[in-house]
Amino acid sequence: MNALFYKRLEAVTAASETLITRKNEPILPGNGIFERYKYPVLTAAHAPVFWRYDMSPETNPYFMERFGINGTFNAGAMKWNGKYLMAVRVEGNDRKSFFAIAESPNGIDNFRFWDFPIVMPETDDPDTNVYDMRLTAHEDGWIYGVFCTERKDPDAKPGDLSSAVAAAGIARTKDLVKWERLPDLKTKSQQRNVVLHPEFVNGKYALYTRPQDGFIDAGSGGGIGWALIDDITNAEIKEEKIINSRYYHTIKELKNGEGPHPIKTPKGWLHLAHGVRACAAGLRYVLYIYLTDLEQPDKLIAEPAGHILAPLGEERVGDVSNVLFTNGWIVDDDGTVYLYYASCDTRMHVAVSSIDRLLDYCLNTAPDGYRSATSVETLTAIIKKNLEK
Ligand code: M1P
Repeated sequence: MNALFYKRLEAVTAASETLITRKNEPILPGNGIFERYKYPVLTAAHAPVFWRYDMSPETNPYFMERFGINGTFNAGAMKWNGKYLMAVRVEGNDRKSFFAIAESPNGIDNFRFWDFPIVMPETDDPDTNVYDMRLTAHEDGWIYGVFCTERKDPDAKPGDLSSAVAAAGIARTKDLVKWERLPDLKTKSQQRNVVLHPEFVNGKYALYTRPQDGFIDAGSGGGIGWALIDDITNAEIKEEKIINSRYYHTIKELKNGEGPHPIKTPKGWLHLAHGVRACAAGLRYVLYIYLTDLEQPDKLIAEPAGHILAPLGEERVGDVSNVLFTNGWIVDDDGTVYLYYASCDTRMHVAVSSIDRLLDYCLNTAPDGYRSATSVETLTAIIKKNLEK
C-alpha cells in the first residue's frame, strides 16, 4: 500500500471540506448600504480535489496536482431551483479560463462546484480564452450567457505575441449544462462587458455594450453603450449609443463596463458596473451603481458620486492587484440582494444588501459635481443639517 498517497489524499480532502463548509459571517456594523462578508465565497482552493488530482495511487503515487487552478473569479450569477449559482471564471495555471457552475444553499457560503466544467461549444473561429460570463434569464425563455472571447490579433506584427482581439461570445441554455453557441456579436469595434437586458425593448433584444479601440483601451469608446438587436441568433450592432459616460477625474475616467444585467425595481432599472482609473500603482477598478428609467432602460435617472465598493484589505492583493470586478448578483423574493464581486482576478466575495437600501443609496447620495468645491458643498449641507437643528 502507498502510505504517502493515502495520507496526502486524506489531508487534502479534509482541508478542502473544511474550507468549503466554513460558515461565513457579516462584517458589522458596515456602512448601512451593504454588509461585506468575512471570507471569500470562492477561491482556487474551492476547486474539487478530483479536478486537481489524479486520484489513483498507481498513476499518481505522490498524490501531486495534475491540473493546477490559479483563480476563481468574475462570476455571473442567478438563482436556480432554489439554489444560489455562480457561473465562475476558473483560470488554470496554464492561464486559460473556462466556466464552471458553483452552487450554494444560502448565497454566502458552502459554494461547491458541479462535477464538470461547462463545455462551451466553439464557433468556426476557435476561442483562445473565454471569460466573464453574464447570465440573463430572458423573457424569451432561454438563459443566455454572454462572455468575452479573446483571440490572437490576426494583424499582430511578427514577434508580437500579446496583441489580442476581444469580442462578445453568445450562448444559450435551458439547464446550464448543455449550451448552444450562437454566432459572436458583430460590431465595428472590439467589445468586452457585453450584457443582455432581460426583457425585450420595442420588441427587440437589448444589449449593454462597451465599445473599445483596442484590446485594453476603451480609447474613444465613451462608456457603457446600448444597442437593439433584431435577431439574437445572428446578433449585429447597427446603432450603438452611450448611456453611461466616462468623465475626467472620476472613478471611471479611463474605462467602465456594465456588471450583471440590471435589476428591475419599482423606481427604475438598478445597474451595477465597474469603473477604472489610472494611478501610479496601475489601474484601479471599483464598483458603482446607477439607475435608469423603467420604461426607457437607456435613460439615466440617478447616479451617486464615486464608488459603492472599492478594494479593501486583502481584497487589494492578487494576480491583478487593486481590482474589484463584478458580473453577477442575485435578488431574492424578499428583496435581499447578493452582490458577487471578484478581487484582483483571483477570488470571489459577496456583499449583501436589499433593493430598498440600494435604491435609497442611489436616490439620496449626491451625484458627482466634478469639482472639489462641489464636494465640499455636498459635505457642508450634510454637516449643517446634522448640527444646526
Ligand atoms: O484585470 C482586470 C479586468 O480587466 C478587464 O476589464 P475591462 O473589461 O474593463 O477592460 C477584463 O479582462 C476583466 O476580466 C479583468 O478582471
